[in-house]
Amino acid sequence: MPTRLTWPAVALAAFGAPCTAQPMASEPSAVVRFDGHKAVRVTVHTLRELRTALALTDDVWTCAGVGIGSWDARFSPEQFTALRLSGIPFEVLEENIQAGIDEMNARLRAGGAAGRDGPWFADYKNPVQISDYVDELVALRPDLASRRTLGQSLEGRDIYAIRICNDAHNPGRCKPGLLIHGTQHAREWITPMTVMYAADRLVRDYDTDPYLHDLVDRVEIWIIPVFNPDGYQHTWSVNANWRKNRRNNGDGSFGVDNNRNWGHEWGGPGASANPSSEIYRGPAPFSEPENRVFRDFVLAHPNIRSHNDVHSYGQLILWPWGYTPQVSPHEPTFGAIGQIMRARILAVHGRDYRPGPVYTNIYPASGVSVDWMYGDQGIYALSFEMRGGGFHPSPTQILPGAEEAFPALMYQAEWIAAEFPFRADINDDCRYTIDDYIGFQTAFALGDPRADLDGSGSLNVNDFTAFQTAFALRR
Ligand code: 0X9
Ligand code: ZN
Repeated sequence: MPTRLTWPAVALAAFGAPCTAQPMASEPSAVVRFDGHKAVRVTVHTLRELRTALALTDDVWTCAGVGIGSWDARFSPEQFTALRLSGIPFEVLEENIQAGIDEMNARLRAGGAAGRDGPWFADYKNPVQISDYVDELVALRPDLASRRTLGQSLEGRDIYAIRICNDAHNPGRCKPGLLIHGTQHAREWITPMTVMYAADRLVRDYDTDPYLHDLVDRVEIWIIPVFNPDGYQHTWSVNANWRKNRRNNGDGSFGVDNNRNWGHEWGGPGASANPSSEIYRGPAPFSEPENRVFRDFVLAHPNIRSHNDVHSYGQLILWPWGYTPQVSPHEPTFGAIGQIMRARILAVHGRDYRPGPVYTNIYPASGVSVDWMYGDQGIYALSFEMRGGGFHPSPTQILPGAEEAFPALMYQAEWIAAEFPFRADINDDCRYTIDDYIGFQTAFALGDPRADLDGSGSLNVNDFTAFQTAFALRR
């Protein structure tokens, strides 16, 4: 397995307890409705209140702080009555969740907030519309963008990416890769829009924006708008609040949480073995086709150096670990990247996204994408929880959300372009192997300028040192 970065020695320990609350067990035969269900922000002051509140809801929404303090959840009319009787302080965020869904459906049926010909980011888009828009962007700039099918979901839907890279620039050289995806959780509707916005800007502004031009020349950018296509389709046709994939668990419950199914510390704290749970980990690591397709894609692209798994909501910038409160060996680097991303987001519309590791900045979660990407693959894996007080915020939130995420995502591209120029990958296979050592020595002996690793303009002993350093760091 390729190592993409070097590891400072570190001792790892796992402890902690799951915090997210739980399931929606039954499988609907018709469209699931939420008549009279409320989105509520509860404020709990004691462990006793916390236990009571968690027992009253089966659908916690923001978990960015399930614990003592305030957090959001959905309450059915009966659950809400019990909440009122409990004396726990709360604030109703949405009186009738179904009314919001009905309104959204009516608007979408009418062709979107801005009409069929309106701006694409003015309203949420269904699976077909997203796929069509990828094709549209590719048709616009086939020299920069292409569509790739990575594999199929459990129900056989394509999982596809748009690849954005100017292959005519430095042809044949390996370039560092950035992988961005949305919709690991089906109901997080702002996330495919956010990543599609990035694709849109990169393709459309290449000619006019020198900064983006440079990034598209130097970095290979992969954008996967819909990681979980079965779940996403389900949110459009059956249950707008569906989170997981559509695995039939065989016990009357459906769905594995893809973001508990990754194979690094799978099954640790913050993941459930109960198939009805919203954080069901699945029967084994990588039991789910969506995770396997993604894993195989990453294994086949050893140049990938950074990753962002876009989720909603909570205004957070996250990185490993999710399975342990211990900080990762690269915490100083993640911390520095996180602060810059935070500043960039803040500068766009004044929203403050709080940076930190998953476990401490949101809650314990094991088998998450960032832990596998980083812990197994040595990729600088980050994740957003976007803005929005709910999973289907007003469509007026789409554009500002996408606009603020964009410069932070581009910082990831900028950073890998600077950190991982792949200069020591002498044979341009995007891997660091013994062949690069041999290749370097041969190039050096032949006086090939590619052996000028320190960029001094001449070949000397410093190039050996520069090569060894770059090789060791996979740069
Ligand atoms: O529970 C999750 O998987 C994430 N929260 S969410 O509300 N989007 O479901 C948090 C765990 C890791 N976070 C991210 N990768 N964003
Ligand atoms: Zn999510």
